[in-house]
Amino acid sequence: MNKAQRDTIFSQAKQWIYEAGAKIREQIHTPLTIDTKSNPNDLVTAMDRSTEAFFAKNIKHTYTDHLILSEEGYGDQLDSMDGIVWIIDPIDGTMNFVHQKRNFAISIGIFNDGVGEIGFIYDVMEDVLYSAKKGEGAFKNNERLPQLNRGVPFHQAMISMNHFWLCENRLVEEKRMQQLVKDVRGTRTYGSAALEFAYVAEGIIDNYLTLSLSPWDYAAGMVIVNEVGGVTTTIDGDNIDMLSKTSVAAGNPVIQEKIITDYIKQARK
Ligand code: 2AM
Ligand code: CA
Ligand code: CA
Ligand code: CA
Repeated sequence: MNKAQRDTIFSQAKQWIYEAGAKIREQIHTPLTIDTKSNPNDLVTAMDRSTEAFFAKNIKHTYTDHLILSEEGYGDQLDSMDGIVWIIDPIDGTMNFVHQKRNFAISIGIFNDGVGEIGFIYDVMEDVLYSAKKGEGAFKNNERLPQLNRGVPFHQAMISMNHFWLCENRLVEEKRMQQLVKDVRGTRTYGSAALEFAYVAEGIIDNYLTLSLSPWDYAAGMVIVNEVGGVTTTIDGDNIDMLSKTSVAAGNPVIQEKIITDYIKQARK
C-alpha cells in the first residue's frame, strides 16, 4: 500500500467512524435490545449490529475488493490475511456500553497482506480518536503521541489486567500474578481492550495483559501501540496469529519483557 492509498483510506475510515460515533451518542439513552452470546455476561446489542452493518455496507460499496474481519457477523469468512482487510469491532466494551454508557470504543485496524497499515480507536462518549498510520506515528485527536518511556522503573509501572488473573484459573498460578500486582505501582481494569491499548499508546498504562482476545479487539491497538515503540505479543512473548483467539500482552517493551519472564512464564500451569 503506498502513502496516497493509505491516506485516502484513512480519511474515509475516519469520516465513517465519526458518523457512527455520532449516531451512538444520539441514541445513548434509548432503551437497548440486548442479547447474550457465549454466556449470560457476553452481551450484544442492536447497536453493536447496526454499527457494524453501517461500516460493512460502506466498505463493500466503496472498496469492492477489500475484506472485512469483524465481530458481529457482517464481515467475510477469512482463511488468510491476504489483501486489504478491515478488522472491525463496532463497539468494544459492550458491557460498559450497556451498564455505564461510557468507556467503550469503535476499533478498526486496516491490514494489507498481514501488515498493519492503519489503526483507529474512537472513545465515543469522550469524542477522542486515537489513530495511527504505519511509519507516521500515533495521534490522540490532533496531538502526536510521544514514544513510550523505556526508563519507567518496574515498581512505578501501571498495569491493566482484569481480576480473572487473580482468581483460581486454568492458565496461570494466581499466587504469582498476585505478586505482580504487589510489585508494580498500580493496576487498572477498564473493560474495553481497545481503550486499554489506547492508554498504553498514550503512556498512561505501561502494560496491558489479557487471557483471550479476538483480532477485532486488538488489531487497531497493535498498529497504534507499534507507532510509539510498544510491542504486542502473546502472554508467552510469541508473535500474534491474527486469525485466531489469543492471549495478549501489549506495551512498553522493557516492562513487558520483565512481566513475561519473571511472572507469567513462572506462573504458567
Ligand atoms: P467486547 O465488548 O467487544 O465483547 C472486556 O471484557 C473486553 O474483553 C472487551 O474489550 C470485550 O470486547 C473483550 N472480550 C473478548 N471476548 C469476550 C467475551 N467472550 N466476553 C466478554 N468480553 C470479551
Ligand atoms: Ca462482544
Ligand atoms: Ca471487543
Ligand atoms: Ca464488540
